[in-house]
Amino acid sequence: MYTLTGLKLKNPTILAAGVLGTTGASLCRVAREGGAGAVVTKSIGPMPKTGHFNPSMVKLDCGFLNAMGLPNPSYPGFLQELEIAKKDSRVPVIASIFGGSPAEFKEVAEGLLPAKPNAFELNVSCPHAEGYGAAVGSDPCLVEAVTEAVKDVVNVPVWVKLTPNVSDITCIGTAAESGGADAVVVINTLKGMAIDIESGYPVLGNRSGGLSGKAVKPVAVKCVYDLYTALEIPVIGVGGVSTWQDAVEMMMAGAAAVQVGSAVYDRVDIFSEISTGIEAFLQRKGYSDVKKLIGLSHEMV
Ligand code: RRO
Repeated sequence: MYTLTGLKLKNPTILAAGVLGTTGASLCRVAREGGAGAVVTKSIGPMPKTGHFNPSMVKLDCGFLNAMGLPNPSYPGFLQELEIAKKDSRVPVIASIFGGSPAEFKEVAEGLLPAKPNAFELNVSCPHAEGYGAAVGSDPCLVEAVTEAVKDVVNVPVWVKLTPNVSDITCIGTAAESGGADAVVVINTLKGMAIDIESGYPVLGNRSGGLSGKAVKPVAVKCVYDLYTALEIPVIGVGGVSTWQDAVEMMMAGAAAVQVGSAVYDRVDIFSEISTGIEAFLQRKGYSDVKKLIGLSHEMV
């Protein structure tokens, strides 16, 4: 067993927000067939949203580009799915939420409390959500206020998911910590675009979107590394993790746990594969505990 912000996890791998997190059944599948130590839902907001026009996700050579556009049924419409995940997943279930203001974040958190999520992840980092996401998450004062507003009304851990699309992510992480965050999660997708050269059209319906997958891993590792130094609270690493080696690298940069997103589209049991790989690595290196890996690279001077 592994403890993260007070939650007990069977291993340090977590399903990232947005991937297979839209129904209770899919969250249960990732936990039970996939072996995830915890699962995070698709981001849920104050009003139902249909999302951006198709195509909303495209596969590139270096990863995925998406502009889903925060599609979600709003918090009243998601309560039942969250209840199913809570009842049958057998792992901690983290509710990812978004809003355009501290009051909206508070409303959504309170609205989901009846389903008793084990923690909240505040999404202040979607790169293509007008008025939401990175519009909130690039302003340190707003990040602090949003975190405080949710902390005021819930008594479970609050994680804050940060955007890499800012000049100084440690300043935003510090704001989340000041607001009472129990952990930060880095990174959300990197702003990007792809153009079809035959037609000249951008390939996404929304024209631009967020890049995930292998290409973003070095960006995520650097953000985790910097935040590990800057903050007291745990840093959860996400971005391009698809093997146990990637997970170990992220932990050596300072991640207390890793989230897996895009790689889940290849195989749902990637969580078991990664946690088995980490265990074998610990044995081979003679480390007694996975915690020995966290921030190890900082000691190498
Ligand atoms: O729904 C999305 O388009 C989306 C979200 Br909420 C997010 O946080 N990050 C992303 O790349 N896409």
